[in-house]
Amino acid sequence: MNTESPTPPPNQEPITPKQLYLTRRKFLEAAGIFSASAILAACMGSTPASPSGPVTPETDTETPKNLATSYNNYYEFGTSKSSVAERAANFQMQPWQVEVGGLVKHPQTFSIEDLLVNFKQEQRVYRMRCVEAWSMVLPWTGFPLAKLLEAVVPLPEAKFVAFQSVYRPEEMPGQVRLDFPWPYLEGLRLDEAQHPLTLLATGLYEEPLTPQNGGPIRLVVPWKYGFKSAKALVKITLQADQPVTFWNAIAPQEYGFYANVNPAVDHPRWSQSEERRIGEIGSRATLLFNGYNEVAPLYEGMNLTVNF
Ligand SMILES: Nc1nc2c(c(=O)[nH]1)N[C@H]1C(S)=C(S)[C@@H](COP(=O)(O)O)O[C@H]1N2
Ligand SMILES: [Mo]
Repeated sequence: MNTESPTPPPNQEPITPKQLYLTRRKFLEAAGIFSASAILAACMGSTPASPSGPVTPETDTETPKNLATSYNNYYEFGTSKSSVAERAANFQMQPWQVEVGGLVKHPQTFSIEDLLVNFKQEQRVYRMRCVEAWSMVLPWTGFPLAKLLEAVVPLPEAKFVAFQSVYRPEEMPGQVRLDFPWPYLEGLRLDEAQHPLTLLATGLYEEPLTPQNGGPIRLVVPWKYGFKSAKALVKITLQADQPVTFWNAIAPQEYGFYANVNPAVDHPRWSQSEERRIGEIGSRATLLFNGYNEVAPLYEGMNLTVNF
């Protein structure tokens, strides 16, 4: 494992736009690692903002920051959404490493600084739909998981990607609960993980990701229920078999492996046909794939009621 000089992503370009540079600098300064001159040097070799930009139309009003950072599901910090922010306030996000391995040609452990400097950070506005039938619209900063996978080079036998959140019971009071199968685990099929919408998020509202929102780095899969988007990632493993996942292990009839947002497939205990947008009054229709229809080809020929 070489944490000093990670394999650069293959499509590097020479110029960093000022705005992206400033955002990245803020992240790195917040991490308290690099001096301003070191950041400047590190960013010289980096890449410009993606032309892709926000993907969710402006008709979806961004959820106010104070709501998105104070109403959180994060069972490592307990089951009360309104207590997560306070309980997570002192969570240590530095130093941080993400081990990427399994069925790959170049297994590698990346520091969070490696990931911020070597992968072009983009802004993406995504809807987020929790399986509990509430939703938000969130402006993430991050980079496509596909780029990280390109850097480690999946082997032909790799068919799935497993994600592991941090296990630190001394800092995460919810992990003292022995009736949950810690650590939090999630998984995607390799083609889902490689889809350009699948993001590794490092920021929210143009600030470093807060602990309660999954800092310093989390998965964001916008067409799936929120529980697929595992927080505080420490390990990403490519494998041949479908990964065991936290919620599926707890209640397989309620939380399928695919967990695609689907108004026609109800949760056994409630309807999924409508959702409540946090910060708004009333409800709205749930959209198939949360409205991200470009992922439909991934599921062609599959029965989405059986593979829920
Ligand atoms: N490690 C971990 N990741 C997690 C969870 C969790 O409890 N632990 N909750 C999930 C659920 S159910 C949702 S809806 C989203 C919430 O993300 P947010 O708090 O940033 O809105 O995080 C997901 N990721
Ligand atoms: Mo959720």
